[in-house]
Amino acid sequence: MADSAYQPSEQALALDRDCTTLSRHVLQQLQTASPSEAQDLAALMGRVGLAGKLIARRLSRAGLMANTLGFTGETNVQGEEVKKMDLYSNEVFISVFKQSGLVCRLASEEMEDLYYIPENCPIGRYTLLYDPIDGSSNVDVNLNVGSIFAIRQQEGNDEAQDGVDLLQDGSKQIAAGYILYGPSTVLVYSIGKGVHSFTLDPSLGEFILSEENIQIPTHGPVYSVNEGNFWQWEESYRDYVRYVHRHEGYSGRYSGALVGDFHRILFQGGVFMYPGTVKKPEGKLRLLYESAPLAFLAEQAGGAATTGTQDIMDFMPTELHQRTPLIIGSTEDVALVTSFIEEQKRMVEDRAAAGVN
Ligand code: AHM
Ligand code: MG
Repeated sequence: MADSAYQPSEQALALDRDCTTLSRHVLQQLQTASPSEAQDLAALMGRVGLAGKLIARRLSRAGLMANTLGFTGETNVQGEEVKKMDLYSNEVFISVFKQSGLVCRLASEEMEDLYYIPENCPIGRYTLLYDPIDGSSNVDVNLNVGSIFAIRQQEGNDEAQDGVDLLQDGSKQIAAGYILYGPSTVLVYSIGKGVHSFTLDPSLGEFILSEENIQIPTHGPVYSVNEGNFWQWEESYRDYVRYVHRHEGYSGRYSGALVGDFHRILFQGGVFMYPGTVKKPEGKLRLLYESAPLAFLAEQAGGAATTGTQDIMDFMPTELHQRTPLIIGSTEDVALVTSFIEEQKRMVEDRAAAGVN
């Protein structure tokens, strides 16, 4: 008897893929979790996606709209001038998560203190940490920018409203990722079950799965660092850069937006560094909503992330806007950078032991 079972055509398989939206993917990943946890995470990721769509829509017409490009005239908690897109994007996340019912607190690069959503707090046990526009110096010249996010679960009641329970290591993140606003808008996320990327299909208005279980190559020929700071770094970083200058095959790539540089490395390998400088030994990048979410992704994708002396995922912050140096990417390339740091440390210790300055 002929097999009459329906065999899906290639077209049907392609359609299945087209139907893998972000929230469906989260639910698929959490099939064995409790239904409420799965529903919460699917809803939270759906909301992150909505924020990404709103920001992408505004960026795509930025040159045509009033009050979109340029500075607001304000300075943020970081002492950096605020751009109109920073402000808009910060408010997008607030509006979107106000309506989630799930998020009680938001912590952002653009806000000195935690933002509470009292109506959500009785049951909303999640905190969203985010950098609304990463690489904002790129906004006015139509180059790539991103949004970075992490979700943590609230511990205790936080009656003092000081958020001290957030001052914990990267393993407390239950989800993390970023949205890259490039030629297409791409959302990359992990809930601790691999790293997956979605591309916004503007005709559908949906993020559709584009790559599952991404693995960072163990080595890549790209180093990504602002060499304008060369003489402000410790000698070990200069030694590493001299090494790659002398060895054939390395390319320098630095876009001014961490999200864009990390995205290249996630797919093609290499290393991104933002070291401390003489004036700012802790560097520029903030742990809780820049370095730790990307370290979570790097770890999930088989890569590495360190301050140079400690794994980023193990770093315990002492304040909300804590900065740390960051070296992130392929395991072999991160190890090469840290080998120069360790060598430098040994030399300093040997000199001290010999009584030489
Ligand atoms: P931002 O979030 O205020 O834009 O700052 C973070 C950005 C990173 O995206 C990027 O890697 C770095 O700052 C660029 O800084 P610099 O101009 O010092 O190289
Ligand atoms: Mg940033």
